[in-house]
Amino acid sequence: MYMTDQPATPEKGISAPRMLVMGIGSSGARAVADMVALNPEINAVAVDTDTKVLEAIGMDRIIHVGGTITRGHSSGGDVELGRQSIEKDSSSIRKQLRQVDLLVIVAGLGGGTGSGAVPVITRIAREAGALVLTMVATPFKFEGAKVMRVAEEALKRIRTHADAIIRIPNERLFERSDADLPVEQVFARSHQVMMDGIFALGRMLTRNGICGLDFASIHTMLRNCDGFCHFASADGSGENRAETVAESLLAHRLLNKGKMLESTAGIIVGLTGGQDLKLSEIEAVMSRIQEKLPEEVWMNFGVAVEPGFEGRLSVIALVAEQWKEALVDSNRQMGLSFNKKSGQGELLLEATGKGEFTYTDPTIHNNQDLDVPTYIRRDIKLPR
Ligand SMILES: Nc1nc2c(ncn2[C@@H]2O[C@H](COP(=O)(O)OP(=O)(O)OP(=O)(O)O)[C@@H](O)[C@H]2O)c(=O)[nH]1
Ligand SMILES: [Mg+2]
Repeated sequence: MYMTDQPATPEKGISAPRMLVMGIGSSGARAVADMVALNPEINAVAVDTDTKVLEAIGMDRIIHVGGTITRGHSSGGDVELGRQSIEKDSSSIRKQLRQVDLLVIVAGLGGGTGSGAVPVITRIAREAGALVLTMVATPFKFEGAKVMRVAEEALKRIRTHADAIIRIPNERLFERSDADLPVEQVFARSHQVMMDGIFALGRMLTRNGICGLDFASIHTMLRNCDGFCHFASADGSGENRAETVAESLLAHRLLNKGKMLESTAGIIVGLTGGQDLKLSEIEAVMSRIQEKLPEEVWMNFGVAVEPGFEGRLSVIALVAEQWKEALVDSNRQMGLSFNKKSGQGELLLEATGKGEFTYTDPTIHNNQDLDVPTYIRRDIKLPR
């Protein structure tokens, strides 16, 4: 294993929450490299089994894993090799997680490294006490049923540990008219989506936030969204930028052309503008969004003023599919939760880690980890 480990961005203040973005597998590594190229301040690291990819992305902070297992190659689509590679080098991952409050994992599911390693890293990060947001691109239909199954299996395993998962179905980012785009441009679009979200979260968390949103709100959202969230962003410039961003968000493909807003249980909206941002613009965007939302929705919003944003306005929305209020707000212990929407109680059994078996190999049969309880593997909700 080799790794380069530059000192992380220094904390801005004693209580400034620290966010780390970790790109896992080849697509995750490429995605974070794109982010760092655009914003070198971002605290990011790339992790992969494939040395060719790590060398090509030109990032300073890289971690090569599974050297003795894949010998510097990719896992070749083998999830079990991906998992073993990360388990073997888990100490280098743990080292990165020191004092991290929010870990944002970025990966494409469907290959072996990302699909095998992300569930393990989410577990390690939660054990280290970080809040974990996992942003994953899911495969195109043309990649076939097997790749899709690998991605679905990985999602289930990630779900046992991640606080929140944002799925970015690659398929949904395109219209028929995009069919002739070069593939690099296709992937660049999903990197762009992830990037917008991560940059906006970073802005809200660390600086320039002038109202509303802080780490506590993001914490509430991620801990209560019961697994999956959706994410969309929109940008506008010029005189009518408030209308432009509101309308683009309300028609966004990743929010099912805005329909998800009508049934959401929780939402965070983040607006970023320049020194010229007007109150009337904030009001215009927020009231258009609010018109769409159900009355009892949990909502929080923040505004950030960013140098260089003059003449522009950007909005992000993090949208929860479901909402659970933890009756025992704990720290990942077994607790009861109540699903507000359906009014139906639901017994929420969260995986609590494997105790003394944490670092032993799982029992894998037919690509399934039999140490993961059946109800989690099969995504069964237990009625109360
Ligand atoms: N967003 C994005 N997705 C990609 C890119 N390349 C591949 N994908 C998607 O991500 C999935 C996983 O691919 P990789 O990340 O290359 O796989 P890996 O995790 O490195 O796994 P192995 O190479 O098998 O060890 C694919 O099935 C594609 O759907 C990329 O550059 N960007
Ligand atoms: Mg790879």
